Amino acid sequence: MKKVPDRLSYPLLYLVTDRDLSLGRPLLDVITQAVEGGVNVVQIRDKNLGTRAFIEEALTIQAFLKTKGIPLLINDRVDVALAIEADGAHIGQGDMPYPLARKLLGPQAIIGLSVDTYDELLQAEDFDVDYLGIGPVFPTSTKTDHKGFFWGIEGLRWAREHSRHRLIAIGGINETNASDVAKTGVDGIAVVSAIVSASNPKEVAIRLRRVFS
Ligand code: TZP
Ligand code: MG
Repeated sequence: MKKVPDRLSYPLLYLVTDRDLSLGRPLLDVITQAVEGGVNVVQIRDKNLGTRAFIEEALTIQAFLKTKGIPLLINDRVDVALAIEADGAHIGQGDMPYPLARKLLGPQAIIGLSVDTYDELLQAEDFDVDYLGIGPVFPTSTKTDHKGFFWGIEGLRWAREHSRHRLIAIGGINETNASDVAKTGVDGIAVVSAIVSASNPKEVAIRLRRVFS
């Protein structure tokens, strides 16, 4: 089956935000440093903020990312992505189904889909998603509501062989394992805690970016 044309610049060093893990720093500070270090796409993920506060935060981050030419994606909230004209959305298996998200956001939007199992990865062959988020690769305390399955390095290799899509690995990725992950042939790595909880997010981003060079 054919590939979906790229709307992102691969390989991706993909930052997913988490206010609670950001050591009390404003998200914008962490994002600014991460982008200086080589992060080239940002997803705002917040399961707790109310809609208005979420939108305010997203607009602030969007204004900054626009000056850098870095795409902004919104986790789960297709309505928010649409309302603020974000570059796209990232949806999981329990969120709005991909065809409906595409219908709402339009043909130009970037849409990423999480796949948590082999079956979900194979089912995603039917969808013209921009990329698949493959996770969790390793156990992580950032996301505990998973199905008890971890892809691991072997699983990523399997995913690369069985999917036509761009693949972004996520879950427990840090400076010690990122290079093994990159060697599986994935198109990017997505991290939360490795960057947002780092005392120096820029330095960590620089080192993570190097695994693709
Ligand atoms: N989806 C699968 S694992 C995960 C998400 C959002 C959390 C990744 O966080 P971390 O801190 O990079 O392990
Ligand atoms: Mg979700």
